[in-house]
Amino acid sequence: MSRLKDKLYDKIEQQRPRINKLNKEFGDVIVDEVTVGQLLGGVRGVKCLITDISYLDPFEGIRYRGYTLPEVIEQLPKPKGGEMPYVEGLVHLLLTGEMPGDKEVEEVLDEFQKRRILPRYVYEVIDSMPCCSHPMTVFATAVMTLQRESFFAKKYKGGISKWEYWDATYEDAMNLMAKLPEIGTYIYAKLYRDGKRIQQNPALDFGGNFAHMMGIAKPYDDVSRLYFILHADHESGNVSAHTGHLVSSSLSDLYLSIASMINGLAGPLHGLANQEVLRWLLELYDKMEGKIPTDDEMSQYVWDTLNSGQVIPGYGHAVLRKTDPRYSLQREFALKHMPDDPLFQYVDKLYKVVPPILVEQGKAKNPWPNVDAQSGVIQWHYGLREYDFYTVLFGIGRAIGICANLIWDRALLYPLERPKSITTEMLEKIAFDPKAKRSKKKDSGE
Ligand code: CMX
Repeated sequence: MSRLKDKLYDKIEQQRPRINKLNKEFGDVIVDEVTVGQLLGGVRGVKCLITDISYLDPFEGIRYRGYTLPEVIEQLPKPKGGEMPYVEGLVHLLLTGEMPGDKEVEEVLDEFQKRRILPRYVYEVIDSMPCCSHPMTVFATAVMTLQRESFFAKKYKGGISKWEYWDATYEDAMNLMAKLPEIGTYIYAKLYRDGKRIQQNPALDFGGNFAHMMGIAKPYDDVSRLYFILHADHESGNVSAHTGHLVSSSLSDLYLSIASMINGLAGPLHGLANQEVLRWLLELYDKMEGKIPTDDEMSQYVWDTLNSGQVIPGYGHAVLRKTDPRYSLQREFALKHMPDDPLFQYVDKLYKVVPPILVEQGKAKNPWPNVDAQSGVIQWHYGLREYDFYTVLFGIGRAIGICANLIWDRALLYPLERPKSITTEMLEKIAFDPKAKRSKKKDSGE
């Protein structure tokens, strides 16, 4: 067994009695209430999922294993001369909850190098997709295709004890994560470079190898590391994380679950918002013939979008109630490396213009920018202009967090997820009951 797996084994053994005790002795303790508004409103804020990999505070933003994102960026080991940390270190942190040192990072690097080769049939399936397929469709298909490699599915077929589920899921997760840079860059090569791909450099780390295969010079390796780390996890209730968890709860293997989570991420209200931001910005850029708009011109554009019944992409959030720290970290990077980029200046101006307009409009509970408002312009700056591809970058990062979650889901034997539905008539009966209790809950993003 590898040292990482050994460590994980110990952590799992420590965690299992905690869950067991909660379940056995405190199973009837009330955690939350559900209002009619929440039932009809996408179950916002109802506490009904559990994960220790990350926690999203509405005002502070995400913490990975208790660490804020600035702490994660500062404390994870970095490659020599690199500004951003190893993605491999993040894998260790998310899986074990412990900040890794160089040795631990080295071990994940070794594991990924052993597992990085993509079977030929995956290239062939990608090659056979129609040219106009969206990159996220190709991404989900590639991961689905790999399902025949599932160690979990083979073990299950042969008869496996439930205590070993996590071990087989770990093998699937490490195998898939190691292949993500190759899958992503081959999709890019196929869709936008006539299939001309750059071979992997096994001496490079996850982010470095990705940048190398994209054929983009430094500091794009740091951009890649930053992206994959920032997008990795956002607790369990968002569509991609929740979908992965839900599908995996039926013991569909990790490949099936991750392909599902990719499909969830591909919606414009979720991960696809990063491509929507670029599309929307470029429309304005073309209108302005490349000039930086005045505040008034920018405001008009925002109002026109709202008045036509569309959302402002990259703004608002279902949980956050302040500027997303993932936005702020990318902004810092852009200010340092590309302050004069015209599209970045558009993004920066939007930061001033959009929030007061959303407040004035009075609908969005959170008028502040999310991760997607900033991510595309950085890619654009470094020459990745095919913005349909941006959500694949989000998906590669997100897959890492979901892999960690699914290993833990299986380790703690979380059961098949099966909430209860009721009919509208039943809901009316509850709501119209003169003795019905009303909630004092106020929106706190939770
Ligand atoms: N522009 C215009 N209207 C917005 C808005 C925005 N950016 N954000 C929210 N609103 C509107 C909602 O559409 C909703 O309107 P209706 O009452 O007419 O349906 C109202 O404000 C209340 O919504 P909310 O409770 O504040 O937000 P939700 O939890 O329902 O939705 C989100 C959250 C992200 C879907 C929404 O803010 C949005 O559509 N933003 C733009 C798309 C986007 O950037 N998505 C990426 C989110 C991050 C990610 O997952 O990657």
